[in-house]
Amino acid sequence: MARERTFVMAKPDAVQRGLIGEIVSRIEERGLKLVGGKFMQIDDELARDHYGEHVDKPFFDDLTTFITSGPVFAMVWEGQDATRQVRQMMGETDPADAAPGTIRGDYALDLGRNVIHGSDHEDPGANEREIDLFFDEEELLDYERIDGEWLY
Ligand code: RTP
Ligand code: MG
Repeated sequence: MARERTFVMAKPDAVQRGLIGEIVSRIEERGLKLVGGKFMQIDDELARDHYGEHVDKPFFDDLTTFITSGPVFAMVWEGQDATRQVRQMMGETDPADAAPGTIRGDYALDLGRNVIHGSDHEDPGANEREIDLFFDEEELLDYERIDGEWLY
């Protein structure tokens, strides 16, 4: 499996509930490498771009209202098969279906407030598109970790 970068976000409910550290920690401990992070407020235009695939869905307005309702912590993580690995750690979209041990399965109850976003691994290029949307190139850092040879 190739090394790649993926976009991840602690959603406004995760920020409000003090779960940023938990989310970062889980991904870090799994073995992925943090290459970018930004505490930020999403505006309506960015929300509509980011969730553009859902523009015709009945839940679109609720989704953009929620994601702009407070600060988020946007991140880029790098590692082997990173997009799919993060999606597995997140669990199913609806927390009612998310397995215990996944981030949503452990921390969320509500479909509209499901704590974390990760790029869709079934949508080719979604990771790069989302990284470009949220980060400038110079905000992503190339560096070696001291334990790099033990990581993926
Ligand atoms: P996300 O993009 O936020 O990481 O979530 P996801 O890939 O697991 O799910 P997606 O299908 O992309 O849906 C985006 C967000 O929209 C809300 N949603 N509501 N009412 C509904 O039927 C419905 N379906 C999806 C969820 O909050 C989901 O995270
Ligand atoms: Mg999605």
